[in-house]
Amino acid sequence: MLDIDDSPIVRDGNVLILAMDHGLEHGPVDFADVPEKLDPSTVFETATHDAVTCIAVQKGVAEGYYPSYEDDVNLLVKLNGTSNLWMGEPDSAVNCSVEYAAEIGADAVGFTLYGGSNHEVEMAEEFREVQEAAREHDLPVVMWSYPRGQGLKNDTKPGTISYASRLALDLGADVAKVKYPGSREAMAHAVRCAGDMKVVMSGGSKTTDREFVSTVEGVMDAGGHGLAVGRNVWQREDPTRILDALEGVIYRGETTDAALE
Ligand code: FBP
Repeated sequence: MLDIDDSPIVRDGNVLILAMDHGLEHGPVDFADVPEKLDPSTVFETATHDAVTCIAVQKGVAEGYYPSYEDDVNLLVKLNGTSNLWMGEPDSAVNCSVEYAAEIGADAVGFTLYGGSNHEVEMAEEFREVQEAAREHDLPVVMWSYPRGQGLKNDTKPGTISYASRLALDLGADVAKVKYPGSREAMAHAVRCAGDMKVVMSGGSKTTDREFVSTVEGVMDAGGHGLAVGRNVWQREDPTRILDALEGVIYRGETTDAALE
């Protein structure tokens, strides 16, 4: 872990990553209720909001769309990914190198590690290469730290999430993106387990404004450093309203009520 507070993906110590790698990870079904968002430009537009510190996309979307937004948006290139069509033990193909991500303008790189998967060993070895190459290019590394696999599919138990955040620290990530473990206390423990490394919450499926913003308020109260969110922003008709509220909670320490006013 390095101090990344001067990185473009950090604002006042915190991070809001707008994730849009869902076309690969979940498939076009995630855009069914908001078909206009199938056009990646619409989500890049959303990422120009001041609350967003970077957009996280796969290589192909970065190549095609980032050049039009490079003055207004910071770029995180996700280096691995798997489709929902894959039915095997959790794994994620490395589909972009750190060198290529740097060449197309990345300000940071992202990598999914499925701790607990039968493929954990290979994924950790791949992560070593990514982490060391990222240091050469001075790019922060965000780990999507998602323990899952035989025996603990989609597990959000407190002990599993604190293991996820600690594992990211030990392997050399700069930010761990973890699922919400269900309570502020459990989130606070996951944050403590990561030492000085930043821990952010992974968004999840769409909920109401109040439910989502108050969960984020809980993350910030627990010592978390923000959010990596996709559907809870761009599946909304008006992403600006929720981003305004998230800006209040994440960077100004506002309560949910104040932020939603
Ligand atoms: P959401 O906020 O929409 O959950 O996006 C965060 C994210 O990590 C994406 O980067 C990724 O595509 C997706 O969730 C993966 O979700 P899962 O593996 O839990 O299905």
